Amino acid sequence: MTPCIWITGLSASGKSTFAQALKEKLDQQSVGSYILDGDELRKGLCSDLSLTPKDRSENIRRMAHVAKIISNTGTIPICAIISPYINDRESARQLFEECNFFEIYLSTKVEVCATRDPKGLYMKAKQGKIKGMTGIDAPYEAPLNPELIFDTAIEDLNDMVNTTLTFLSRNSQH
Ligand code: GGZ
Repeated sequence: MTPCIWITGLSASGKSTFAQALKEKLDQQSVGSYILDGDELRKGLCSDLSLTPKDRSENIRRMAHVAKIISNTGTIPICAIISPYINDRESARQLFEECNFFEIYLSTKVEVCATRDPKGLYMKAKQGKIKGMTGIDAPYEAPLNPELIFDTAIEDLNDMVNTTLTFLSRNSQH
């Protein structure tokens, strides 16, 4: 079975950048992969969903099922999604066989994410213009037992990619 790479972390923690770098390296190795980005899915398949806890759960459920379909074709799904709740990530894991779900936690601190703030969301949350911003006034439940953890404020992107691919080749049933 083809593994699923699930990247979780706050907004602006570096999920999309990391997903892209992983895909580029897999491309170089002629290994098929496909990026599923939470923000992108919300423009189409999940455009009916808000950011309430219930809708976030549904958003994650849909991504996990699409990831499963992709993995059944032999392509590695690379999921980049905040996925703030432990239970939702565990449900996603259950769709994949043991040792074939790789949860990668980008532990970049909220202060760092808020400094990056590419979409100005943290500023808006601080000013009270938006409510329910993950890490500010909405919860982010950090993984208790992720396969890998990286703090993108400290770690080099290339090192992160190499560590991940080494871990994958040693541990997946692919
Ligand atoms: C978190 C928000 C919010 C609030 C808008 N909280 O980092 P982004 O900008 O580009 O992607 C985020 C996206 C929602 O991400 P996910 O679908 O991955 O979230 S979840 O797993 O919780 O369903 C972020 C932006 O929308 N955004 N408002 N309040 N992120």
